[in-house]
Amino acid sequence: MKKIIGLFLSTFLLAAGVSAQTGRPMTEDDYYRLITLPIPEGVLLEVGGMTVIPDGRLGVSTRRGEVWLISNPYMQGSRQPQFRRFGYGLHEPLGLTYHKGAFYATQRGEITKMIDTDGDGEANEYQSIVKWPLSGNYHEYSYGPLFLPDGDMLITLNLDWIGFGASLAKWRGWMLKVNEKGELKPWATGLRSPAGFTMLRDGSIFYAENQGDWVGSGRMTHLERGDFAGNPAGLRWSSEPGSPLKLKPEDVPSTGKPMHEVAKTVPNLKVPAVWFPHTLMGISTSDILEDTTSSRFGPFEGQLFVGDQGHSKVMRVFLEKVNGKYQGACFPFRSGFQSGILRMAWGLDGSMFVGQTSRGWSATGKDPYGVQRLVWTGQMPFEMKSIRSMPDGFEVEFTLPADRKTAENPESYSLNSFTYKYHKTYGSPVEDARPVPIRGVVVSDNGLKARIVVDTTLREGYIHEVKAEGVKSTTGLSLLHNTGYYTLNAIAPGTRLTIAAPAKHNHADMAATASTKNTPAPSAGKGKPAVSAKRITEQPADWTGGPDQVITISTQPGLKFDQTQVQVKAGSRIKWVFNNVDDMLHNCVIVKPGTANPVGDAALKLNLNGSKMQYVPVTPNVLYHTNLLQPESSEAIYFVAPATPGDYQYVCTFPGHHTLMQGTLKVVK
Ligand SMILES: [Cu+2]
Repeated sequence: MKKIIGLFLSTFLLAAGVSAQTGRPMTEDDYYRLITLPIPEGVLLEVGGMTVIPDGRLGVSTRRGEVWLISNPYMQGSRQPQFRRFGYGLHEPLGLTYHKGAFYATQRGEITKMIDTDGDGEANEYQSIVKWPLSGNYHEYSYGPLFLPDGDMLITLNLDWIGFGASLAKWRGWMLKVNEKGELKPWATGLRSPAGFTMLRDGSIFYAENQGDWVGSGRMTHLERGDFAGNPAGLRWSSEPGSPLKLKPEDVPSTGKPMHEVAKTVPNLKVPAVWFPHTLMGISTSDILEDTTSSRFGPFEGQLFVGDQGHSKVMRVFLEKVNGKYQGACFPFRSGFQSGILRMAWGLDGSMFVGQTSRGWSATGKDPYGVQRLVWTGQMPFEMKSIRSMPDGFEVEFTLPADRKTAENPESYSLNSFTYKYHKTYGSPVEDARPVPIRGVVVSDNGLKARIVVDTTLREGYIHEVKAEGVKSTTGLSLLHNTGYYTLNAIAPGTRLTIAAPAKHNHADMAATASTKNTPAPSAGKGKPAVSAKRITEQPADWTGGPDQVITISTQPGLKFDQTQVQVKAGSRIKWVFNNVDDMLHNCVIVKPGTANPVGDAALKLNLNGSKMQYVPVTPNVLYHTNLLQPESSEAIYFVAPATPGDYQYVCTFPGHHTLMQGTLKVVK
């Protein structure tokens, strides 16, 4: 019971609106409730694969190599679920499916068919359908199978990891088709760490990718035969018989240009349909599940749910076709799961089973493993149901009618566009972020749609952050989640709206900011001076004798500063030189004693503003700071050391760095 209360409290903090009836903040839990499956002692249910069979039982394959069949997972009549071990002895089966009376699991090195021929509830026949070679590298995860309408199966094979992604054994980094005869047919490559994939009802195949080398951020790609999804390691095998493409690893340049730019010159390179911006949406994408519940799961029929292992959350995706190609938007949906999410499957009642595991893959959900069921309460959340591309902006559709006054006000929204680098480096910073000025908003008669018309030319290929913080429902609710990210591979054709330019609002200022993006202000707050007293980069004129002390701090690989302690005299004049000799972005922020972690957490919450604010939050805990430095660059700042002695700290506040990248600035008398 304690666990359930804890979850309740954590979701409570995500309050995004207030119920008009009760005055209480509305939370995700008011709309989608988590029910935790009790697991018998001794069963290590580290979910690798999960499937619901036609009689409603839940099949789970575990990373420990077992297959469990769970009866009454819905806990109807308060009866406890019953666990029965169906199979065992498999090698890390990360996928499980049920087809024509048999279970199929993908082990590291083969697809295995398991049959219970004598009806005693346990498999007594294990057939190897197909095998593939292994190098023995720990990262050779294998996923699937997924049955296609023609009876073929699909699997995906992770790349090996040797400090970078590599394809040490044949077909690593590929999606492959397999038939019952065990013939492997290479289908597409460029995959790095493809933990989830699915086929939509329209027959299209999507897979979810994890941030890494050549992958700036998590993403979801529509894979067609012969596609190259971005990581070149698997191209090593493109000259093998049956390969549907001839591209070679050396044909893929690591320029750091955005992927949509590089795709113009590299054949087969497929850009994602949807990016999941790193840390803003999630950090490690896993399964994809199309909503086929006929609205029993709420208002999102036909949309996709995508798991995130590291953030222990489920995201939501709206897809549309523009010029015949998929693109769309992602939204936060439900957080607060007990462990890292790897699998999702629909129960017979339209609820969602969420299978979880965290061992070796850290997650915000603190439990090592588990299964939770997500149930719609029947209450309608106020959400952005979809975002559609328009020739002159975006159209946001709401799940409930919006209040006209707030929905028509351009100040209720903000738009930003950005992209990522496509290069062999691991991940990417947010690149080339710019605010998108809004010209006006036109709301439909029923209040369900708001057409946002922009005051600039939209940038194709860029991710567009659409925030609707100020919009209320007619019943006074704020949006449960007010941000979506639309991947604008192509601008939809059509007729532009003619609307007058707004008389006066602050988006003109934002446009001005955009045009001077090379000299970002240290603080994005309105009315703040462009030069901050916390970052003085010229030696003050009155320091006639120069600084009392020069301190030089450099970076080291592995999220470290080269010195973890430096000492200065209280009140002395300091020149602080920060050298970034690493292969990623860092800053150096000097903070009050004991505040490195809270300042780092506050930097995470800057969201997309983080980039332009150098990931330095506005707080009195920040005393001095450098800007965010590119690899192989340096900056000096000048400040007077605090008058009060103590153990001050310096920290890099780039998202994901602050817990490791810290040092102590000892101020002594
Ligand atoms: Cu850093």
